[in-house]
Amino acid sequence: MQPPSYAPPDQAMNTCDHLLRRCRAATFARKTPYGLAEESSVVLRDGKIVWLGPDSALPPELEAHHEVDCEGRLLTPGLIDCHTHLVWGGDRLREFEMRLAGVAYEEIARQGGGIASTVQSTRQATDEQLYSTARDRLENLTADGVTTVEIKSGYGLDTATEARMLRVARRLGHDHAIRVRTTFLGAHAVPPEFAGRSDDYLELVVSQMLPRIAEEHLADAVDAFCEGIAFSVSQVDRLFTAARRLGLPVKLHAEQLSLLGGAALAARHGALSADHLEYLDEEGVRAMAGAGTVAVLLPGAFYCLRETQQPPVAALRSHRVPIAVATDLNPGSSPVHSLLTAVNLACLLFGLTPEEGLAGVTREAARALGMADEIGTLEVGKRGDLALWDLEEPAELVAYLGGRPKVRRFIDGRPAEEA
Ligand code: DI6
Ligand code: FE
Repeated sequence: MQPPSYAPPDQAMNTCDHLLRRCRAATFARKTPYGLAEESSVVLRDGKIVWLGPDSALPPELEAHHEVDCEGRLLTPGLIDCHTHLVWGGDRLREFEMRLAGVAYEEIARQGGGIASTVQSTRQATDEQLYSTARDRLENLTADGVTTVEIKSGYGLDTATEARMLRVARRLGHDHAIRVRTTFLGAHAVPPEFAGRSDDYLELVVSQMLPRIAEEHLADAVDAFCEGIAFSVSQVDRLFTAARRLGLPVKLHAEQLSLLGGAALAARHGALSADHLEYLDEEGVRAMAGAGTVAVLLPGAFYCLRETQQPPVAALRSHRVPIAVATDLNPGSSPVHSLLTAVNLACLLFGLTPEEGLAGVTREAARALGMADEIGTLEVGKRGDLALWDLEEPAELVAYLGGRPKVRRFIDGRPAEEA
């Protein structure tokens, strides 16, 4: 028997907004596999979980405005995609064909394709075009039970377009039943007009773009791409120092295509996460463990680029670095529009267990966004962001590639599809 981790019924709890009865709750907050609690009921009030426990212990006097009998169905925290580049213009389909014909991703980037080609089409796109294409992509994620998504800029690379991307991202969250966190990724690539002058471009990012983005509250965090084809460790160091001075948390694309020491730098800045990490070494793992920096694995990019170097999962585990999983949804290296697919890939390609994979898109993804106090587990006091699945076994969410199980999402304690 598990000790009860639910709040004892309090005197005041005689009404609530929503009551979900008799679910299999994968809480990700107990010592059972997936944190499972059988025959559970969840009481939602004022947007939050106010009670969670055995259906048999439900206070008899409780009156609910809405009651759902889950009949043993699986309830999980709403899924969290903690790394996406969801807003972009144009497409990269020629590049997809080139890569299949044997041209490497980095080679395409050096020839002016890759990120630079998306920058060109994003600058040309209208706000409405950016918004409507992003909304369609977002619907693919919500169909997978996603209730929170992180969206990065990084295809504008000038002040106006970076700000436009972030405004579009904010507006998506405002108009739709989904929680959006935005990240400023001005240091994603060196734009063509700064070719060969990456220090000058970084200076623009630090002295103009970042203060403007911060002043308008357009970003919740700051990210960069630390790679041979993008920015060096010392350039990222400069950016992160400036970001933290403005009170913005940082995170980093690190050790994706080579080992530069970006993850250790991120850890020195107390980064929320370091992402990709295929080439991460033991020293980087230790640094991340010491700083509590989450390792965000992005198996979609690994798969789509047909990489062979796997992230050091065993070392991450043994040093107890929290592991999250995300889509990295973007037009080039990871056109992956399904978070459950990313979990499947993380298990099959990187060797995560299904429980680690699902914890990676709930509890650990929340941590990677600095939101562990609010979302990511089913616990009293957390927001009522939930996914009620038309199935019973958590492993089914991982094993069935492209299965698209039926799901009802709740956000802030209310059915999302009614919001
Ligand atoms: N790493 C990635 O996986 C994406 N950005 C990055 O820094 C790729 C973005 C793209 O190919 O457009
Ligand atoms: Fe990315």
